[in-house]
Amino acid sequence: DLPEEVLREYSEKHKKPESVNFAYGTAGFRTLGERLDSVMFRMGVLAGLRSKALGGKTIGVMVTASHNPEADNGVKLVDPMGEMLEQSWESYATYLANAETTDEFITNVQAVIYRGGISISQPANVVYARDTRPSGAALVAALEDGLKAIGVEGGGWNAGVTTTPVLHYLVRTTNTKGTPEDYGEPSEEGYYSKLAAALKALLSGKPSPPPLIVDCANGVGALSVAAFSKHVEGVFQFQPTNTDLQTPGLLNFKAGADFVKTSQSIPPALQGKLSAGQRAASFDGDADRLMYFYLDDQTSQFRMLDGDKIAALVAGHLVELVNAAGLAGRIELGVVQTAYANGSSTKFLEKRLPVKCVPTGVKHLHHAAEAFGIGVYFEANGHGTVVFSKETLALLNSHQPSTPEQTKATEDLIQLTKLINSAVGDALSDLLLVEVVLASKGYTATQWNSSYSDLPNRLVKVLVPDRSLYKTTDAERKLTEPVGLQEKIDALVAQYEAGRSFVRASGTEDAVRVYAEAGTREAADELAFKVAGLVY
Ligand code: 16G
Ligand code: ZN
Repeated sequence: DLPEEVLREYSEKHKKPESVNFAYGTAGFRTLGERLDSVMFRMGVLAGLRSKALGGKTIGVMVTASHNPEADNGVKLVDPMGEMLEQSWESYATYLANAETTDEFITNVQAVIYRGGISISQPANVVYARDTRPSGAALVAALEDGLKAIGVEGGGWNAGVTTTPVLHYLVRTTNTKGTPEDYGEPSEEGYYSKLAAALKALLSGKPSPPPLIVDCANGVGALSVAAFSKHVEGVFQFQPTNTDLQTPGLLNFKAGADFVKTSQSIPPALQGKLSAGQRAASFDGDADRLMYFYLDDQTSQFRMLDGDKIAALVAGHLVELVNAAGLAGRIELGVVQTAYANGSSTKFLEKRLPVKCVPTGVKHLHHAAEAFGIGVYFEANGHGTVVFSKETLALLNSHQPSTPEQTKATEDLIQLTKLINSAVGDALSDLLLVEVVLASKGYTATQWNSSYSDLPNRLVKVLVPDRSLYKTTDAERKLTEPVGLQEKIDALVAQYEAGRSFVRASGTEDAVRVYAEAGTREAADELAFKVAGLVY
């Protein structure tokens, strides 16, 4: 039976703030850390219920607000294979979070148990972690109350302060240990050893990559880079910067992947540290997003290599490896992007392999990528990874190469399946992937960047009274509502050479986003502001 009295007692310690409406969106719950106490407690309860619903499989809970300001925090649940929480449960999350009183909360918990067909006597297992935010420790304590209240085994497993991708890895490895889908040792060190072994195999016989400056956004990536470095001494060298986890206010402040992508400029802490042509990378606040950049050898101008450029590099290389392995036609490769992908990247990729466009948010990309034998997905903002189907993994392991070249390519593909974190995009694993591909091709950042030239583009945020009025179709590329607006956008776009623009409601902020690209910088800016004018 539901431990109602215990739940009630704990719930009274974690009262919902009045007149706040919580919504479990693409990134879970996310708002000011100080508002989230009741949400954390209730997500502890929900994580326990989710585990019970799945017969005791381990569920993950990550406490982070990623690239958002230091005062924000958030929470998301991770399903057993390390994937995002199933859609129907997102609404349970919102439903529990918004119960105004303890009575209503208990009623809602009962409704979830009923609707989810949950047997409360099942065991529950949960692993949880947080990033470096100052509000994190108290929020984790609230979460722990929720786990205890619903009877999670041992009160759950505290994985401490770590990155979002590590937490996803822990969930997946715990659930697959000793099965045919075994994914490695369920520990942070186990993860780093796995990556390090694959990296060493892939770099052997190749010139070592140059030491790499990594901007850790003054966040948890700094810990992860430091811990991983110990596994790859003499093979790969990091030069971590923005690693200050002590000074208040520095997390994501003029640092990190989101700063680089939105400001299209070098983080101030790296100014003067990069020589011409030398590449560097930025992580975001929970280390699941990656941006590369360098200064042009000729002009010293800042050049950004975003998620689209990473997808182009990686997908191109995988196509070559599959061909070289003698597996052309036996593995279907594909790329998944969103409407924010630069038009030039889509053109470049479409010449080489199938490209699919889906709505914003990792879960949509991940899901679509799973339809391919090898699915490469990246958002322009640097979220992404590569997934391999079961059939592809089996084929790689059973393939009988007939030449030394085929043997080498097959071995490289197998090692890549280990270097890549297919459970979720990881800035660290993605960085190693990029470095391996560059080393294989003998490419510099400049050569990588020359694959195609980005069309100039502009992203504008428009504050509107009600973003829910903006409804889209065609993977967010067209508005169906407000009625008539799309026709006006189309008429504007038609006036610009290589023009493209779309409008969608943000899933994380109370705003509507306008994206525009065109043949010149001026034209892209003008188109964006004219479309924004239509929305406003
Ligand atoms: C969330 C998504 C991210 C997406 C962003 C878009 C996950 C884990 N994160 O952060 O992929 O790019 O939302 O934000 O899915 P927006 O809806 O405000 O434009
Ligand atoms: Zn992130």
